[in-house]
Amino acid sequence: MGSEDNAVISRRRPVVPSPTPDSALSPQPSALVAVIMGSKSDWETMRHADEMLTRFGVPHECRVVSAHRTPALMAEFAATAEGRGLKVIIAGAGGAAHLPGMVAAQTTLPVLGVPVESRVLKGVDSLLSIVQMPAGIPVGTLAIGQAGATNAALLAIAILANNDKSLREQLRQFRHEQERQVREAKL
Ligand code: RP5
Repeated sequence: MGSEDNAVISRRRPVVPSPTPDSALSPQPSALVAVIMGSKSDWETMRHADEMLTRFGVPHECRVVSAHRTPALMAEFAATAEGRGLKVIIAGAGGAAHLPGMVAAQTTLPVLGVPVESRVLKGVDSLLSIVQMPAGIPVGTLAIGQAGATNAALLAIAILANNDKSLREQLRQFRHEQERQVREAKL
């Protein structure tokens, strides 16, 4: 693992998505959502959460935090998340995907888990690892892969929208646009 693996990307407004979590930007104190992932290799999936949050203009940060390769960093991230102003954590991981559960164990912020599609078991291992949390420490688990990453962002936005009327309106418009596209679909 190079030093770039712990770097952070912060997002505040729409930008061209970058697959390089090595931009070494400082985390912005105003980030409301953190998108973390166990490996840089998860970015191809997790960038879809980044893109949706960017589309809605939600201040967020993206970073690699590995439960098994950087356990101390994970603990520090979880312990400081609430104090830094984060409201929701989206955590993606593949294989023996313990990152979402381990982070959830160390914060009371809502944690949304995204099972990354693994090479050998196609993400079913990731899904079962994330979804089967024992009672007491919840992880809101999404679908495997891109759909899960996109929906994790939309769910985070819905949570934030409870206290943000403008975000709620944006979410309504997003749904209306989806509906319009389906109604007008020509085959
Ligand atoms: C997990 O192991 C990561 O979330 C990733 O999905 C998987 C494989 O990681 P790499 O070997 O590609 O770094 O920790």
